[in-house]
This record gives sequence, structure tokens and C-alpha cells, in this order.
Amino acid sequence: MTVRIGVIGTGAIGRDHARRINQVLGGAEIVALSDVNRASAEAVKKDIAPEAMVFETGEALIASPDVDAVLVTSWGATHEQYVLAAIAAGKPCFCEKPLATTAEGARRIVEAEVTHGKRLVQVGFMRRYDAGYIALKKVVGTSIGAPIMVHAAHRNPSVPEQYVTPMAIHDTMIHEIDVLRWLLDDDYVSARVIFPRSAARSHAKLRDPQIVILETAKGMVIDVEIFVNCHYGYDIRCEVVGEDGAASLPEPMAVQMRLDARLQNRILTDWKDRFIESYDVELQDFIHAAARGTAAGPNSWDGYVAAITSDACVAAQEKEGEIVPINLPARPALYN
Ligand code: NAI
Ligand code: NAD
Ligand code: ISE
Repeated sequence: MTVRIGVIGTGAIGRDHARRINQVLGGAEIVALSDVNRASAEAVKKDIAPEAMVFETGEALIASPDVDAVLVTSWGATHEQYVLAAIAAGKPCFCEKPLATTAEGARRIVEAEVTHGKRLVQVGFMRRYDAGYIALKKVVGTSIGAPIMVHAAHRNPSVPEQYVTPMAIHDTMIHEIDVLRWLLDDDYVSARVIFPRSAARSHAKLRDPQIVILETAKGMVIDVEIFVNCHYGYDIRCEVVGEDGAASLPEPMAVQMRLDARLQNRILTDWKDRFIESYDVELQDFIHAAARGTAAGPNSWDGYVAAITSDACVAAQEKEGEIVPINLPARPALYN
């Protein structure tokens, strides 16, 4: 069966996911596109999916009998309305992070899916599909013993002027929030934020860098540095310290060169390249599950927990240095 997919939001990542589905992956094709900026959808049709229909609204795309499954890759604040519409239509839906921009919005999605009674939503937490994180997870709790601490960093070379302090959590650190609870098989109980002096390349509405300290239910302490004006490259780091040893996320493959009396490796600069294989694998997983009328991988509950944790981290930014508790409701059986 070929899964007929509609894409809502054909910007940077929507275009890239459409390319993957039509040119790299198997079992699906892009049949529908929609974007508030119609010219963007028309451009993706022309370049990637000439057979696709362009719909005026995301809702019309979801309702179309020609669409079996939906990709939501529009701006974060619009995700909730489309995911709820896809659940109401009973169609599998891949939603880029964040699932919703508020915990309340994510809770509404969880409730709608639980009422529907079957999983339909996959959240775009692609790091769970990254070979490096999967290899790291294999040694946590085994070779290095029970984990005690994590030191992580998420560095982007630069961000646009519209990127403001809370986005360092909602837009950027949300990947660590998800992947570290998956890696450690644990949940967070509190957050605290510390700000060093701001980097000269930052701007008035962005305190950058920042360090978020998370505590988990099993007593682990995690520090995550977020530095989105680091200038030198796109750099994702993660070291887990356990009872018997420490293990680090592997660096991306890079040819080592001896040049001009220096030993050098290139560092990536664009997030699109760092996890390029894991975007392929997550979407192939989505296609396989959608062919069976369901969804796999990171679920709405994971999106909801990430939203609750993000909200707590943003509150911790505002109360600089103070510990903010994180309270999670009971997990519905659908997500066990
Ligand atoms: P973008 O701004 O390049 O593209 C967003 C597109 O959505 C634009 O074309 C815009 O016109 C369209 N759009 C906005 N509101 C819409 C609506 N209501 N209906 C239809 N279309 C709408 O943004 P980008 O970078 O592609 O990000 C999109 C989403 O992907 C975000 O949620 C972002 O967090 C996520 N993302 C995830 C990444 C990952 O590593 N998993 C990386 C980059 C983005
Ligand atoms: P973008 O701005 O390039 O694209 C967003 C697109 O959505 C734009 O074309 C915009 O016109 C369209 N859009 C906005 N509102 C819409 C609506 N209501 N209906 C239809 N289209 C609408 O942004 P982007 O970088 O592609 O990011 C999009 C999403 O992807 C965000 O949620 C972002 O967090 C996520 N993202 C995830 C990763 C990742 O690593 N997983 C990386 C980048 C972006
Ligand atoms: C972007 O939306 C992503 O998801 C990238 O993975 C992240 O590194 C970047 O900071 C975000 O803006």
C-alpha cells in the first residue's frame, strides 16, 4: 500500500520532509500540500511533488478523502489545531516538535487520542532514531553502570533576531528534554536555570547562553548548556556519568586531516545535516505505522511531558536560580 500524505507547512523542514518522502523513502507519496503562504506550497509542488494538490487550508487538506496521513510542519503555535483535526478525522499524523506550544494544548491532544482509543500521533523527536543516541542508550545501565549525572550541550552557530529567551527552551532544548528522559528511562521532578553573562553576539531580548539543571525522579542531575550564538558550528554533546564509567554521544563522522601543522576535523554548521539520517528513519517508521492506520515512535504523552517540562524551565528562567518543581499527571494506559 502507498500511503498518501498531505503536508501542512512547507517551510524549511516541511520542504525537506516532502523531499525525503518522494525521493528517499519508500511506501508513501506526497499528494497534498498547504501553507498559509500559498506560494511556498506551490514552490514545493513544482520542485518536489508535481502531482500534489495545493489546499487553501490545513483543515481542507485533512478532510480530503485522497489524504491517508498528515505531516504537520507549520509554525509551532499552529500544530495543536491540525493535530486535533487529524485525530478527529482518524488519520495518522506526524507532528514536528513542539506538539503544542502550551502544556494545556498538548493535554487536549492526549485526551482526544485517548478518547479515539488508538495511537494516531508521532512527535518529531528524531534524536530517538539517531544511531549515536541509540548506541549511547545501550551502555547506560549496562557497561557504565547505573547513571548518576548527565552533562549536555546544545549549541547553534546563530539564530534570527525573532528568537527570544523562552525559545531556547521551547524550540531548542526541547530535544534534550525528550531524548534525555528516553535515554535515562526517567522523568523530571525539578528545573533551575542559571545565566552566565550574555555573549556579545546575542541581542537585547535573548539571554544567551544559559544552563538548565534538571533533577529526575531517580535522583539524577542533568546540566544542559544552551548556547545559540556559539558562532563556531552546530554542536550537540552528551556525556552520561555512571557508577562504573562515563560514556559520550559519538561525534558525527568527519574525515580527520593533517594540514598546515594542524590536526583537524570539520564541524557541522546546520541542524539539517547533524541528524539527517534520523529524520529519514523517523519518517520511514511513520510511514510503516500509517500503512496500518496507526502511529509509532515518540507519542503524544512524550509531547505532553516535554511541554510540561518546557513550561517549568521557562518559569525557572524567570525565577533565575530558583528550583521550580515539575509535576506530571498519571500516564494513560494507551501510552504504557
Ligand atoms: P518555517 O518557518 O521554515 O516553515 C514553517 C511553514 O509553515 C512556513 O512555510 C509557514 O508559512 C507555514 N505555516 C505557518 N503557519 C501555518 C498554518 N497555520 N498553516 C499552514 N502553514 C503554516 O519553519 P521550520 O523551520 O520549517 O519549522 C517548522 C516546524 O518544524 C517547527 O515546529 C519547528 O519547531 C520544527 N522543526 C523541527 C526540527 C527538528 O530538528 N525536528 C528542525 C527545524 C524545525
Ligand atoms: P519555517 O518557518 O521554515 O516553516 C514554517 C512554515 O509553516 C512556513 O512556510 C509557514 O508559512 C507555514 N505556516 C505557518 N503557519 C501555518 C498554518 N497555520 N498553516 C499552514 N502553514 C503554516 O519553519 P521550520 O524551520 O520549517 O519549522 C517548522 C516546524 O518544524 C517548527 O515546529 C519547528 O520547531 C520544527 N523544526 C524541527 C526541527 C527538528 O530538528 N526536529 C528542526 C527545525 C524545525
Ligand atoms: C530548530 O527548530 C531545531 O529543532 C533544531 O534541532 C535546533 O537545534 C534549533 O535550535 C531549533 O531552532
